Amino acid sequence: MSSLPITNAFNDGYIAEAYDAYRRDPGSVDESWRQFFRFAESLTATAGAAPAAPAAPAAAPASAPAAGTVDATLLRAAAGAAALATAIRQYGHLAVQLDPLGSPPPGAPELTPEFHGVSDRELARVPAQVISPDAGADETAADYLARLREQYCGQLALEFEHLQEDAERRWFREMMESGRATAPLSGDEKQAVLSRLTEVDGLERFLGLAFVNAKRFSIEGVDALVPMIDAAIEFSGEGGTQQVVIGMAHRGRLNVLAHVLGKPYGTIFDEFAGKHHETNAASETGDVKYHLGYRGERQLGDGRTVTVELVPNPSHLEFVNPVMMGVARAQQRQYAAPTAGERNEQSVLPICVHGDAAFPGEGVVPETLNLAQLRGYRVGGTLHIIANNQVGFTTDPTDSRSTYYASDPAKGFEIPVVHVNADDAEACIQAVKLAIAYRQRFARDFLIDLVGYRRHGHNEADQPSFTQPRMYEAIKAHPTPREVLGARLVRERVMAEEEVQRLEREMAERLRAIHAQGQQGGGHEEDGDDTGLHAGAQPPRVEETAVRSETLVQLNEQLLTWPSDFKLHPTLQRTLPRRREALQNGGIDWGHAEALAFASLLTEGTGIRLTGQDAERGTFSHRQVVLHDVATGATYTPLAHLSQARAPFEIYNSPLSETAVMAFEYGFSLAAPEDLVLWEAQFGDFANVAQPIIDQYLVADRAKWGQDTSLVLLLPHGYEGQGPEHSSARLERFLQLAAEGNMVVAYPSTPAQYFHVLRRQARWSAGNQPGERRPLVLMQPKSLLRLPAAASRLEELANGSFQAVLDDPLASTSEVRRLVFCTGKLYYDLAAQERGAHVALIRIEELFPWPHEAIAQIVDLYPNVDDVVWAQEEPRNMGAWTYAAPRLRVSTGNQLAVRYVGRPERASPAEGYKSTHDAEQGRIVAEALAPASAPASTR
Ligand SMILES: Cc1ncc(C[n+]2csc(CCOP(=O)(O)OP(=O)(O)O)c2C)c(N)n1
Repeated sequence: MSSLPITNAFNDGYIAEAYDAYRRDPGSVDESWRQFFRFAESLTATAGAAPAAPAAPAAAPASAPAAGTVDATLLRAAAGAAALATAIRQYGHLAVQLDPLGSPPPGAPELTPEFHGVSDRELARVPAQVISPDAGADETAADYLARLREQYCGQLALEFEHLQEDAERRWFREMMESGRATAPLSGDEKQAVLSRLTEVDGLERFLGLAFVNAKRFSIEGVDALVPMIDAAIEFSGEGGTQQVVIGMAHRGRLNVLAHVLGKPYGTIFDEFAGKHHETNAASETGDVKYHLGYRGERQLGDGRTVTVELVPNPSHLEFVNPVMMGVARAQQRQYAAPTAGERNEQSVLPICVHGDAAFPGEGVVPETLNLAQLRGYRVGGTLHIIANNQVGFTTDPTDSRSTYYASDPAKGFEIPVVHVNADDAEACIQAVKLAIAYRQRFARDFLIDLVGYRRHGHNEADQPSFTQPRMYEAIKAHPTPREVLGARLVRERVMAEEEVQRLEREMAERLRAIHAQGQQGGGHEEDGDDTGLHAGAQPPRVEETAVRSETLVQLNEQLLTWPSDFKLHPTLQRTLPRRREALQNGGIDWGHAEALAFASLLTEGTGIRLTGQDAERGTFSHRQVVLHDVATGATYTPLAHLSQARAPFEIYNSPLSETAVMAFEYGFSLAAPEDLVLWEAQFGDFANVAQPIIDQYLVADRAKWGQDTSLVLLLPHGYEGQGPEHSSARLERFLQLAAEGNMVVAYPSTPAQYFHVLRRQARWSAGNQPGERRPLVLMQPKSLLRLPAAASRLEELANGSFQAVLDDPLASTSEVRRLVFCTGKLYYDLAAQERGAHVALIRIEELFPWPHEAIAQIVDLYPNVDDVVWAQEEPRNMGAWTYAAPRLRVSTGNQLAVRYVGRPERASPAEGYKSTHDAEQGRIVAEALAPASAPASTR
């Protein structure tokens, strides 16, 4: 037996490295290493070879060497044991049998003693207390490691060592190593899961027989998803959750609708038979059955009820995730003080079900995961479940992702992950218990990777053996999850074989009876809520948006008040107080009008939430809603401190994302119908990046699902020579998508118009019934933000309302021969030039709904018109031209052709060179204002 000082014992690199780390920060190494080093140092301390060593482990191991020497062999074996314990915690998940179809887990060399330079025999000689303070006095490291292996390589394949927070890692270790995470289910719990799996399986098989080849995106193979969501609702409900919001795609959705939300089987059968419930009265469009939303009530074991909502979902995979989060965030306010804008995160549990191909594939997933810890977006943790059937349509994982697990992107966001075998129903429920306990403790996201298979093709009409022949051979021979659990419960003597069979028979009979009743023409009772809303095509008008001038002056004063010791930036110190004079001298600019609109709405009880990239200051420095103390960095938001505010004001700089954040605000607005919710694009065309949210949700939600929101999009737009991507908010796209009164598209050209349109939107939201709200898409200015010619007077805010069309304030009606219709910023370019008496400039401020009446009334004022021009700065194939031209012709009396003045058709929206821009802009202005030619009849 050799003896040597402790530092020499650590000569081999790995241990030395761990020891170094331990000495710098004991918290940075695994508990087993800590314990080992404590032990090793205590030996050396006893030997007198090192100064002030830490305390010895609780009980000195039986074979501790004599004072003055260190048994190097034992130390090395103990170090190996510590390393192996660490490896099991870190890599144990790689040894769990996850695939129900039997492909073996990869394992990891680190999980063997040899990797760490020890043998089983040596481990049997090391007292377990050397690597764990909790180990039994008689336990050897070999016993202890066998126990760890059971815990980490048994049912739950847990990944948690990537978490930054030591407290979280410790919590997981404690949950796993105390056995709490893997506590067996009671007999009753097991029977309940079997009943549920029988219903899940029964419904799918019945649908398969009754509606052969109809698409249903069967859950079969990941059936456990349903009892898992059941369990999440139950456990979370026990902890005080009152609402659950679920977002999911097609896979298993019908089953979740039926069993988690209580959508009646009869209604589902009706839908398969081609009948559809009136999801909305506004449109004939509707949607396929596996996209529909639903709301139901669930009774908990203790008698309380939890509301469960599945948000409608378009085909676009994963895009529902941020929508669902926004809904959850808004709902969390219902359970806290409303005026303070507080939330109760435990009151609402968000659950997100993903596909294994879509999760790593779709960029909206990481965008959404990134929201989880941001103060403007957090929801106290989302429970993510990947319904992992090991294939995406026909694509194998090897072609689908660069990571080992489908869930790996989540690790970058410090989300703990547990993988479970979908055939191991007990493990599936244990995983949910762990997830909910973690959320309750740390209020953070958790991911369960439910590894199963897909019994049929991508849909039921699809032949999977074309592409996955071997997998489907294995699936054909594989028992269903219900059969697997049934056999296990019989084996464990929890249930008798006959009972298991009886459950199955009863389910089949139940479904047959309900189906037969529908076929006899009885129809089925709809007793849930399909979250459908009913609406006419046009929003009713509420026009009173003016605010008394005394009120505005008084609010203005409060907006210019901050704590006396608050040190404002010198520029703001100089410019903000000018807003006092602006009320007197007609200099109200864009940001100012917005602040006054917000302030007045807050005092009237409308809550406001505004987000966007750098929205607090405003990209163009025009907003300055959140002030920063230059000395301390502290912030102060006058809008959040109004003395008469009756609703909360929230503003947040968003992360650098468009899709997820626009979707989040859309969802928030859905669930906060009374509030004014605004999303601002940094430059208008960045909204392109969120196009699926616009196409699939914002404009089509009423037609598909009878769902509506009043989200406002603020999209900076205008040709100022800033190049192709900073000029156009792609107005043409919104106008192409406008139909059935699905939104309002407006381009206000003055601060007063902006003030009134915001207030009108808030009034509509607050005053209207569900189904009558509309999104508002606003082209927003850049160069007009402070343009003196665009400024508004206090009277314009204190009187009047939003005008869909603005007549020329200067024109002499009888002399005018040419009506030049334009929008927004171009008006000021035109108005800045000398114009002949033959021209009137008319601004269309609201493009959709098209203000036919208002235009016709103005046209009637000009009796001698023989030339109608649509002038725009956008290229001919963009902007409002193709939308406006036929409408304008009708609105101007159908007598004159509408002439186009603007940029020619272009592939790119704007010039990249300032000089070319200037030339084009000059040409457009000159053409629009050109001297009158001979009357049209002689041309
Ligand atoms: C954005 C988007 N791209 C493509 C599709 C077409 N598509 C629908 S399901 C699917 C495969 C999904 O695989 P996975 O995520 O594993 O879910 P599974 O259907 O296997 O449950 C594809 C490619 C889609 N619906 N949405």
